Amino acid sequence: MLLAMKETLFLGVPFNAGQGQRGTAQAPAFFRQQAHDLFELGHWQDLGDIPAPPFRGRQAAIMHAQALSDAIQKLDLSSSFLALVGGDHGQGLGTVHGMLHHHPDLIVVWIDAHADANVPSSSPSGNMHGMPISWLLGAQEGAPWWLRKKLRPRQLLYVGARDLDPYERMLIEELDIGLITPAAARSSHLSSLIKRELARLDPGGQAPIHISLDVDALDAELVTSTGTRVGRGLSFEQIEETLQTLRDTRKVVSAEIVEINPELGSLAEATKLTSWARDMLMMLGKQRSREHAELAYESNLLPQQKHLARRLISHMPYQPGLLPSGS
Ligand SMILES: [Mn+2]
Repeated sequence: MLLAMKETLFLGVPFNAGQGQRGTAQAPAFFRQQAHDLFELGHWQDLGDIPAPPFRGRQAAIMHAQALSDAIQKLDLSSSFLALVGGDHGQGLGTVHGMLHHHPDLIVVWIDAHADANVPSSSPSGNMHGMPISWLLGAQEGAPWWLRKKLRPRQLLYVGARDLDPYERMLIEELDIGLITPAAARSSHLSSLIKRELARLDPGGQAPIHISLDVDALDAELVTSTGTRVGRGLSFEQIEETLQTLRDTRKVVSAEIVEINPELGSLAEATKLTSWARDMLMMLGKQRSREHAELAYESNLLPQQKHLARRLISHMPYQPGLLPSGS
């Protein structure tokens, strides 16, 4: 007998070669401690970690991203939500590339204090975690050979970016990339801004969405367990509003949360941040699994039963165990 497909597939990415600090590699294991109930209850299927190469530096980061991309390309994501915990943001090169294999029209919402679109010659730090977007856009020479799929500027939306280097500012302006700054989020209705940007990028409203959330999008005052804190950032509530607005489109197929470094800040702060990350991924995953549960359920019903079934489901508190899995 085939096992029923689990709602959410989870991948850990102990990625730390994209910058100088080692602690981000501890985050997936730390996350599993905070989220053990999800795995034990069977709602989440743990696919394990993408192991890091046994050396450091930019080449290690690129190899790790390739392994991640390859692993994602091999997954069956037709009825599952993919949740990832990193790792530094250099892994985004692999995640987005892997997801583009499944969805060439993917929209990437990059929630981050930074644009991560530098090139080696423009980067003040030279760290690979500040560069994945420029490679994905094809705006950087010397891209890895395995990087075959490109992201078009119209497939990218920045939320929370406020610490931009000159090259990145130029790229965003010239390519007309969507950008919702924290200042804009404060002065306007955030969910309306997001909806407007999504409508501009995807007028048909059909494109699947990947969320790449760097916890340094949060204001420096609110987060200590991450490596590159920046002031004048987003609040927890603003990020939650962003994620909820995206979830409500029912198009979110995958999400990664990166740059949690349990070796920075206090243990209490790291625990709070990680547990928040768990809640956010769980919230995003539910949307996807519920949509599929409804479809699977309805496909087994006579037309006259569908209306009643829809009403029943809409009044149910979310209980995945009660819904047929469809396989
Ligand atoms: Mn980042």
